[in-house]
Amino acid sequence: MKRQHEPPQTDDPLDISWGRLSESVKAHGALVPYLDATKPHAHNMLHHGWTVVRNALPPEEVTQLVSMFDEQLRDDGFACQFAKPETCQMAGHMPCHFWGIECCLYALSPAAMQARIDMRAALAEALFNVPAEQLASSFDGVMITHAKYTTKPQIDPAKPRLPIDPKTGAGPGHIDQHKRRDATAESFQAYLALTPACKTDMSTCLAAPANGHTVQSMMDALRAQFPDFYTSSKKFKGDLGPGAEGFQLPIEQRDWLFDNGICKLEKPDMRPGDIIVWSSAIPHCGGTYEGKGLRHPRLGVISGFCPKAIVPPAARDKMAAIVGGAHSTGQQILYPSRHGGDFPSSLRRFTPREKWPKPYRTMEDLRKQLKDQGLRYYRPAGPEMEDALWMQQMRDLLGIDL
Ligand SMILES: O=C(O)CCC(=O)C(=O)O
Ligand SMILES: [Fe+2]
Repeated sequence: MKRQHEPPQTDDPLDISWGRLSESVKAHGALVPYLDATKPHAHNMLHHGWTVVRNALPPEEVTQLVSMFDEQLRDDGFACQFAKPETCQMAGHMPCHFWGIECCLYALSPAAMQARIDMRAALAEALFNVPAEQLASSFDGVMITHAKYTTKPQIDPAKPRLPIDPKTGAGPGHIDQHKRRDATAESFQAYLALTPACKTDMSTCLAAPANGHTVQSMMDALRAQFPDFYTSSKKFKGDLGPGAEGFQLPIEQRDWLFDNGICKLEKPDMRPGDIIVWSSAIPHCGGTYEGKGLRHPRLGVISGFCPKAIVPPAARDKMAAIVGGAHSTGQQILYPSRHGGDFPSSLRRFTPREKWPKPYRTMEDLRKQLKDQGLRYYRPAGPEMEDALWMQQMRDLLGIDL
């Protein structure tokens, strides 16, 4: 039997509502001591679990990053050029992706590395009480999607909820943190928009706390309502990624949160240069509203950040081994794992290797070579090779030396 969600009983006349009570429940977790609570964005993360940093990057830097991604797309033989959105209209113009996240060819690209360095500087200033150089990063995917792409199901404007397939329950709404972990300030992820991603476009959707709830009280209430789910150590079919540092949110849990007004759907309009940051504990995904209107193709970079001081050496080394093998990672820095989508599974399953677009064969060969020769992607392979800026940036973001 599930317990009903009831406001806590109290004799104190000031404690008039569950909402009022819960406003005082701040996020807990390893990041808290590193948040500067005098900064409004840090305050938002502690209370609501999300925030949007507007104009985090200047327009010239956004233009520069778009042209770096366009250069790689061109070199890889894809027709899409984000500087000309009309060239990014169909799947055939783009690399493969998973829920709109490209995790194979671009997550470790020079453009993605430059974007992470820029994001880190902006978030050090907006959120943290440590300088940028003292923050480590995750190496997750890049959103590269054509204008017609949308995750399914789409959002019903009359009843806006985090999208979850009612038939299979198989996402896209999910949480990027192990279901065992109850902290809401242990892992933050951020999306830097390089193209407009507004209401009608593919953009980040959050099941965010509402009606006086904080991110911690919302997630505590959910865990208390579904204790078996959150305490069981059994493998769950919706677990995401090799380390299960994430799971697809069961639809009954989503409906319980929305039916009780504990959360509401947030899908903030993102302009190029804006960064949205959210706690990995919050249910979220990329999505669109129902409708036939034109959408903008989407380019943006996703990354988590965390002070190097709290990354255990074993976690840092595991992260370096994954990235060193030219693989992308999940969101988590403290509990690193390879990204579940670091090679497009549909390509491997349904297309013979000789018919793969060339960059996928090159990537597979590169990964094999790094492994066989004990080399690391973030270091020059020999004295004749230059120590490229993106390699230095990668080492810096990992917190390791040459
Ligand atoms: O597409 C989005 O905005 C969400 C992406 C996402 O869920 C993630 O990278 O963890
Ligand atoms: Fe996610």
